[in-house]
Amino acid sequence: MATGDIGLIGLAVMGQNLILNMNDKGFNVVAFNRTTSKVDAFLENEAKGTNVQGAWSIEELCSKLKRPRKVILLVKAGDAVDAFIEQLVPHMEPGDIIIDGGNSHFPDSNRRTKELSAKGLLFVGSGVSGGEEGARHGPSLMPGGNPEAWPHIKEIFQKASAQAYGEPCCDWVGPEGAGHYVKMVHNGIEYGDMQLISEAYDILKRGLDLSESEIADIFLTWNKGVLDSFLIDITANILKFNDDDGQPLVTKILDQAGQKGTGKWTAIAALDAGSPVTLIGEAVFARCLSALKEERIRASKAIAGPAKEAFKGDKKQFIDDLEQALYASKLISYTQGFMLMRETAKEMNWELNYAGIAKMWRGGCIIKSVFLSDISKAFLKKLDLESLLFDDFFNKAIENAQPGWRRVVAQAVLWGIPTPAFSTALAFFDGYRSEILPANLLQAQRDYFGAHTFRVLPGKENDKLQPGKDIHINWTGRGGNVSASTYIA
Ligand code: NBP
Repeated sequence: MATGDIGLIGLAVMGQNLILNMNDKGFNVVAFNRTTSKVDAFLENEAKGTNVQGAWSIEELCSKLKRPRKVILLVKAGDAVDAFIEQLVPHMEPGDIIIDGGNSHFPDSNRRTKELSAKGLLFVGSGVSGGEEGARHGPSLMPGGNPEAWPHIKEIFQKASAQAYGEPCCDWVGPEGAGHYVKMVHNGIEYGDMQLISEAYDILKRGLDLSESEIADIFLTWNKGVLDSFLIDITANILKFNDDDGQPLVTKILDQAGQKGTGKWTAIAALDAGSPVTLIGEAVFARCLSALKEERIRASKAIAGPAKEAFKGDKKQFIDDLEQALYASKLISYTQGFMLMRETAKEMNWELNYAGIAKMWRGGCIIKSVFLSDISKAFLKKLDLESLLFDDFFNKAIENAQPGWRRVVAQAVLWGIPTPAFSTALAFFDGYRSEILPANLLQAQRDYFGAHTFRVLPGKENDKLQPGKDIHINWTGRGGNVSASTYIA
């Protein structure tokens, strides 16, 4: 008789730890891996003494599972996922569930949901965040796909996930690739948070000439306030960590960051959606710039910046300003991330649970922070909240943060210390709150050189400038009156 509650394919770091986690929560897991010797090794070592069962073929795996069968794939994203789906299908029955817990790109999950639905099978693409530690003790889980699967996997998922504030860091995200989409945005936000913290470190180090230990103490203080989060906490620990010679280890690390797919995917998705997710974009580009180490060394010798001047103001005030700048910029980053999800949801016809998404990120993942509780409260107050900046709590918070935020960005510019994330956050904020932007001039330029037409500003209509019409003006008296067929460039 089949006794397995769930099967898991992929016995690398994530798979093994998630199996042990689900076993601890009382579920019977059947383990399989392409290289089957890893099944033996796992059962003889990490899983010894547990209720985990092994399977040495896909057929055996499926035969050991209760119906509807549930199989999680935790394998390398891409072809490996499709290869396993192809092998699983002949051994499954209508209503069985295939879950991809890897870092798959959401268009693949959109496709897999449709393809499996046509075969009567239920596909779930689930974001799994928190790395090895999360998988073992409770990750943030972001499942999306065929909604019929959710009642069958809910208990396992919500028990295996991290718990924060008495609630599971897992809820149903939405249809098709929505789970992997939200995980992608989560990773993009992670890029933004890390870049902002790194800029704050740079300002404190190069601007205020503080030591790593002094900066760590500042981060520890911040971690007791509105910035309380996993990333601020580990940053303080990193800055306190000394090498054998007593020097901070961080000062010996090559200042060259790589970037894997997900941050770039978020930036590309934002461009595709026409959504101004500037901070994550800058965070990705900042890593690209850091990678140009050799060129930067040459440029540092050839190109002069402002002369270094000791800070003459009130250091304590400036450090408080920096805390506010970090908070406000982070708020902008999350505002942009949620705007992107809203825009995509509209385009894809997905209904996303924004308060639930914020709650899912409160534990088990890299961006966990107290700030996310305030975000979930904002969406619970108003389910269709257009932007976090319209929420009373955040509106007041950013108003309070504004003076300090501006002083920090201005001072960094005077020092010549790059703050792409702080600066783009402020530029977005000023753009977002501007009723009038200079896009009127852009439109005039486009009509002048390419007859691309423009529309009239409401209230400025006249006989020549008709409302709702695409208007072309003969700006020079030399061109013709024929306009281009494309209004939007
Ligand atoms: P890996 O991403 O290193 O994948 C290892 C597993 O994939 C092994 O079971 C391996 O089988 C299998 N595999 C590979 Br590689 N190529 C295959 C192929 N062509 N056909 C079938 N199986 C193949 O494992 P991981 O680091 O545990 O990550 C698993 C998934 O979770 C990935 O999508 C990853 O992006 C995602 N993720 C990872 C983390 C993390 O912190 N590591 C965090 C969140 C999400 P074999 O043993 O036979 O080679």
